[in-house]
Amino acid sequence: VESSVLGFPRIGALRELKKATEAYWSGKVDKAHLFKVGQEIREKNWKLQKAAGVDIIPSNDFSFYDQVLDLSLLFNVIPDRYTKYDLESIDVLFAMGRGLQRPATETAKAVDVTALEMVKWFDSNYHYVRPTFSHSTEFKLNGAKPVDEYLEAKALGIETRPVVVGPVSYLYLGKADKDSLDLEPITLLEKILPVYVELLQKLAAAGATSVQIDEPVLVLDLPENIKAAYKTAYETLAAASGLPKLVLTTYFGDVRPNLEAIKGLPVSGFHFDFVRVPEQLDAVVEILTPEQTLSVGVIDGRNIWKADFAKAIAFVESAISKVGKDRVVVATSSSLLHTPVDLENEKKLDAEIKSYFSFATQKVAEVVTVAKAISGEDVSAALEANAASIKARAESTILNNADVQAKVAAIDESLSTRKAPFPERLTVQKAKFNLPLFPTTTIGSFPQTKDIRINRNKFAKGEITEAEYDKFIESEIEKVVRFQEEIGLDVLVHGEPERNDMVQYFGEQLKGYAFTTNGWVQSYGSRYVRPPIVVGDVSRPAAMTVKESVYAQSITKKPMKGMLTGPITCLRWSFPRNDIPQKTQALQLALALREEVQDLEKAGVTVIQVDEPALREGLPLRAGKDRSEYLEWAAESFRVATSGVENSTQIHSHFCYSDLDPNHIKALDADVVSIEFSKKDDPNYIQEFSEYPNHIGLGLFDIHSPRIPSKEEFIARIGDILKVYSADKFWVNPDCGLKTRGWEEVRASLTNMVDAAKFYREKHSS
Ligand code: THG
Ligand code: ZN
Repeated sequence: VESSVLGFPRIGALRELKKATEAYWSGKVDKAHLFKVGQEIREKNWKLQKAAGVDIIPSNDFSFYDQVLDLSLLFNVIPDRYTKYDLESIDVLFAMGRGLQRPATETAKAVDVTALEMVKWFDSNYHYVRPTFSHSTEFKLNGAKPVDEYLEAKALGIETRPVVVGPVSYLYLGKADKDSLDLEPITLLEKILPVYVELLQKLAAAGATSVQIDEPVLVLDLPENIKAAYKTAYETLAAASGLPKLVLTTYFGDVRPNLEAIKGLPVSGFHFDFVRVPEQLDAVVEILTPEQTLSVGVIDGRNIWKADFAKAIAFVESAISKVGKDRVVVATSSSLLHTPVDLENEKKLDAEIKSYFSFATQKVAEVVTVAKAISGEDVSAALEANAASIKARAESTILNNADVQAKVAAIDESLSTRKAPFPERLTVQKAKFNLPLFPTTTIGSFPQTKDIRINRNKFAKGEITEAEYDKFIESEIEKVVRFQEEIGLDVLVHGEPERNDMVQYFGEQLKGYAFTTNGWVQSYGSRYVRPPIVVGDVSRPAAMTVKESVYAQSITKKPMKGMLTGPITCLRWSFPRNDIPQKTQALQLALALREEVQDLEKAGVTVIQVDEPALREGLPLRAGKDRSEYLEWAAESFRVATSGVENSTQIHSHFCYSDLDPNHIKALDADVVSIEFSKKDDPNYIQEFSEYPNHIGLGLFDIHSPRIPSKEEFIARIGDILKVYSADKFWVNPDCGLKTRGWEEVRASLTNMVDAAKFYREKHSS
């Protein structure tokens, strides 16, 4: 039986890709250097998998930014605004991914273009760049990245299986551009198929016998026209000559409701995620023709727990009993992109806890071991060691906390309800804070400068004392406070210089969590996170944010927002436990955060923002019982965290990266919410949110881009919104936190934003 990996992380074990791309963007290295680093990472990944004994090794899983964006570049799905500057291909890619603004030079004209929309990849914390189509989109091949990378591996003596997102998913994950809002992307299917044919023919001509064609949208609730598109798409591909075999690949969910759509498709086999949904085995086996292969995803691509070999082997055996040994492949459940690269780089983890984990490199070995066991090779030592480790974790009690378990069991309605409903709270809050019309604020973080990172590192390594570090942090906070006062913001933040990341920072302080030193996972582009790992019952040994917030409030008369990360986001952006329900983990986090909220209030910080950007991504991918239950416990967790305060304490929350449903947000009962908005062009979306009952700030500029909007742009944008919004509940703020931006950009953008708010304030007072 063959072993198969669907994709390997491309960031490099020591973040080589980040360093190279960011150096390229800042002009410190040239394109050749960037390409060389990319080539080295690919080579290393292929060789690692080859050496581990993987039979089916992926290629084209590498990307300098995002694999979906790569496909847009490859297929020429490039809005005109990116092509008019005669940029090189790689710069077009980056311009679409992150926007580009630069002054004219002697040799090149000025460039000013915003990024394409970036959205969550299913229910993961990875973001893809949304394909953006218009009536004038002309599909054709721009270069041949998948072919080049296939040949690159071949030259190293490594046969690979290229990965590409399939046509139906590619179109369905996209959207219409501003100038073509009436365009439904799936109607472009007939036009895009010839380009897929051309690409696949080129791959076959280069020697590829098989291609992994990803159709992950099959785990969503699909409209009929999308389901119907599968037959058209794959029959058209099959009718072309000289194509490699296609393995239609799905992951992250349940394909059963869409099986009719893929039944009988002329592909050589299918891959399904049986880590997520083992129950789908019987149903998917039913649709296979006698020739089609079944790739069985049993090694989890989304979490870091060591696989249970006995369970995985039993599962694969049951698949074999249904379809026969010669048609089964043992695989990772999804690409390993969502896991850190190598556990061996963790030198500080507790040895026992570390023995429970498996990162991408270890998972590669796991797939091979399971395949060998099935093939009858002697891997008994590995199986025995694994069984002992699984048993040890199941029996370990080091992370149990009876007190926390009892508190969760005792949660009732009184713990998740504010003292009074919003209108009553609003009256006292208005009197207390006396804010102007169109109050201005920011989301929380300010630029994480090199200086901040250096000092945080020094402190972590013991090179400076705690007193020295505290003093440094205070001076950073003071700088941020004075800046905000100077440009005239109304509700201030302390800027979060003490935090590496909004989840990791809390993970490091909560009991029941483990955290890594090198466990980076790509979030988007060159931005990576180190998700902390929930290993046991969670509790809060001491206050986590009070010191910094109290200091910040002490040096200004303006209201200072305390900043916390909500329970759902803490859970979603961590690796969760797989031995108890996520609801229980969320409620444990909620109780810990509730204590923090109350401590902040007691200390005089009475505007408190509890961010839940991951609320939407946690939504189960399909409508149904799971989804309604999730919405209930997610909202309950947020309210448990935030409702233990006085009516006069103003609770804010923030959401980004997703298409949101106002109803989901309503259930949180926050006094003020801020949502990402600047890339939403759809007027219906503005309309939908105008019905949100509490106060709301619609993000006015894209913080992922270095581009600076002018005051006039802000005025125009606010003007559009005020056409459907009532002015008295509208806050003025950016899309998200500013930590990834430089100070120059932040000063300019925020100044323009505040000036635009003042413009409307004057207009409304007269
Ligand atoms: N934290 C976590 N997940 C996230 C976000 C976050 N997911 C969505 C959203 N924000 C977008 N993602 C990021 C992720 C990382 C960074 C910014 C936005 C970032 N990372 C630093 C980097 O790559 O240089 C590293 C941070 C660190 O030192 O830990 O800036 O905010 N969990
Ligand atoms: Zn945000």
